[in-house]
Amino acid sequence: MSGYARVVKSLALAALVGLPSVALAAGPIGHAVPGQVGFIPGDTSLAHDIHIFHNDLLMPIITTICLFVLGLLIYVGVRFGEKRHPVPSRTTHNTMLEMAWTVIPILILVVIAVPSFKLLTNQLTLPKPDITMKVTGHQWYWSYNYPKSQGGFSFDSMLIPDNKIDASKGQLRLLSVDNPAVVPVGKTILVQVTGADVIHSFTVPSFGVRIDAIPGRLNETWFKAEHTGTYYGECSNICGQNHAFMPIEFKVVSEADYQAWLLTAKKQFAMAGQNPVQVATALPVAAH
Ligand SMILES: [Cu+2]
Repeated sequence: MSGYARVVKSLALAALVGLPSVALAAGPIGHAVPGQVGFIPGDTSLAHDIHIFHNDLLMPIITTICLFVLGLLIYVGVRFGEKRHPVPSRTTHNTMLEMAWTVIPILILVVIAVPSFKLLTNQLTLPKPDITMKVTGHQWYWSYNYPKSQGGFSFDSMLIPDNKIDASKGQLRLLSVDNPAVVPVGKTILVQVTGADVIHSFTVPSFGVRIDAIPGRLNETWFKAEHTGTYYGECSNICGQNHAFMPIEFKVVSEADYQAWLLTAKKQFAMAGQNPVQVATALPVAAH
């Protein structure tokens, strides 16, 4: 796609490329920061492709179109205003012009559609996974199931309320959870996503992942994180009162750290029982 994007970019005024991403000295940061312009930096091939598609293809095209239309409006206003052009033209048809304004937008849409479909295909073509996990959206928290090959346990992941946030541990308001999901770096993780009550949406921008969590249906997506770190996401489908308070937190760790976590997680969540029922009463309620 990059070659394809480059051609379009040069055609479409590369100098007008949209907004630069936030410059980051060290590794990608897994959440938005105040004053940020552009996307949360990506840490998977899917996320990188989405950013290239947006920054190098869509932004030049839309910027060119906006400037072109703005130029036309100014030209028409100045050249054909009532003062300068008191007697309006009675022209109603111009075959060449009508052909052009039909065909050119079609061509632009085709130029956009080809890499767009390629990207969608990459997102939904599941590679052979190293680990398969199941994620279930609830009102209003997520639960994670690790398969038998990883120890076979499951746990709920709830928002840490504002008054319990510990900034010294790097916890972030409205993003950190009590039990983050942990995955090893550089491994292909297949995520099966479903909903327990209403439709939620499992979204982790750094992974380029967003898929609906629908009751009675098992959707699948995948990611392969390139670096260790903590990556956050949120439910992206308005699912009720506490929709804004069911964040997703993934800790991407080394294989050794992952194995160590598995040992403790197996014990911890076995003791907690399978899927203990938790009621989200402690969560903050959105102000009206
Ligand atoms: Cu939700």
